[in-house]
Amino acid sequence: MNLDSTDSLLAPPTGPLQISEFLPADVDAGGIYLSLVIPTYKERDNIQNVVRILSQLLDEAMSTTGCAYAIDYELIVVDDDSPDRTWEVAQSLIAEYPQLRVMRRQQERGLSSAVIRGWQVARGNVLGVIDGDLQHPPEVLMELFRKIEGGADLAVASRHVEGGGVSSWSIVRRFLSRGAQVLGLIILPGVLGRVTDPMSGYFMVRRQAIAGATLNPVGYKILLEVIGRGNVEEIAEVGYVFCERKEGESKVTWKQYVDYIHHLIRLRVSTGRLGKLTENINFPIGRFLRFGLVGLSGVFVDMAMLYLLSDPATLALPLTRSKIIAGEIAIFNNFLWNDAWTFADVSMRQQEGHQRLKRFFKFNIICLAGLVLNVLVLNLVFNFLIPNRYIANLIAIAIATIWNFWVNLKLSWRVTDVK
Ligand SMILES: Nc1nc2c(ncn2[C@@H]2O[C@H](COP(=O)(O)OP(=O)(O)OP(=O)(O)O)[C@@H](O)[C@H]2O)c(=O)[nH]1
Ligand SMILES: [Mg+2]
Repeated sequence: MNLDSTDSLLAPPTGPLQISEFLPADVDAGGIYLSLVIPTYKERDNIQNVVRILSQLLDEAMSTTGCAYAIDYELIVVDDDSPDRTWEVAQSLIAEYPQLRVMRRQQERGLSSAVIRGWQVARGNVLGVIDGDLQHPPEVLMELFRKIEGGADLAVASRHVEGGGVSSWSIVRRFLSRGAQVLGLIILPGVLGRVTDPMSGYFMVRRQAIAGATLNPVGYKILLEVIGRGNVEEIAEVGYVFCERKEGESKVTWKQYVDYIHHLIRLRVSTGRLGKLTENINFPIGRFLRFGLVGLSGVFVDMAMLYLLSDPATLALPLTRSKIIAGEIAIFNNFLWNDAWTFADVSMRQQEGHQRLKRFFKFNIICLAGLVLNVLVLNLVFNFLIPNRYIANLIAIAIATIWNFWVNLKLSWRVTDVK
């Protein structure tokens, strides 16, 4: 394919997923400028139709709208380096559709972050998203647009208001979708309760409603992030029928359901009261929760090993020796999980064998000190404060866990971070 320099690709932004509140100097701040992101992965057979239909629709609407102020638009395809080279097909369309811009991401992956990266390079004061497989009926776009014109901060295309629906979903998919919504309402009522279709991937939002917020989505559900972290006051909804896919294949797998639950919990923790408090005192609550879960897994490993080594029905080794081996295996288990999950962002940059070994050594020493602290606190609390050994033990475990976490954060996974 022969592409000249005017058809060049957009450089993907890096750094935090944050939208700037400033518009380019040549954009009329009093008018409406729609930047519509089309995230794509393996949509080679769809992309040309999507761009053609959207461009026709928007060109026509822009010339007949009769508004007192200027209206403009751009389409931004954000492709995650699709093996079918969707980005290249999109790029070849730029000459015919000058409002089209194309980004090929090679470092990052994922639907939600693709949308935000697209919005980061957007020029518009209204930011939108639509699927690249024609399952979102393009004509609904103008209805969303009118809601924004009418003053809404956010206009969502919904399958669950009048005029909405899903064309051919199986009973299982309908059930899963509704089940996910109910779960979301329980975990995060303040976000999910504000719209009838919080799972929608077809919406428009005013730039100022999300500018400045650091977005941190996992998985597919970018709308949750916009409502949860943005400053969205007025929301409007428009019904639409989710059409059948004609070309290409679905990317929905079970992982999206796991991501969704992860996303809900993350939003709940970081936007709730606890999140605000921990933000003020600069405490990494998400990391701490992961560390706690890993600690819990260590308890099970310790118990199982103790059984295998010391139980008369198994190896019947002496208790102390068994406990030392079981404890060390549990520490090893915890280290592996913490390295691969809790502190993955740090350890990813420090993967050499000796760096890992150094972290493991420090982790061991700190955990040992934690055990001494545990015994000390247990005795102090039991003898001087609460004469109940189980409550005293719980307090001791909590304090030792915070110690273990904090010192490991500062020493094991931080010093090794410095190059
Ligand atoms: N950039 C990017 N786009 C993605 C990614 N995953 C999916 N997409 C695009 O996001 C849109 C929605 O994905 P789909 O797989 O169609 O999801 P869906 O519409 O909920 O499910 P189906 O009904 O099965 O198609 C499509 O345009 C995809 O090409 C990704 O990881 N990165
Ligand atoms: Mg689809």
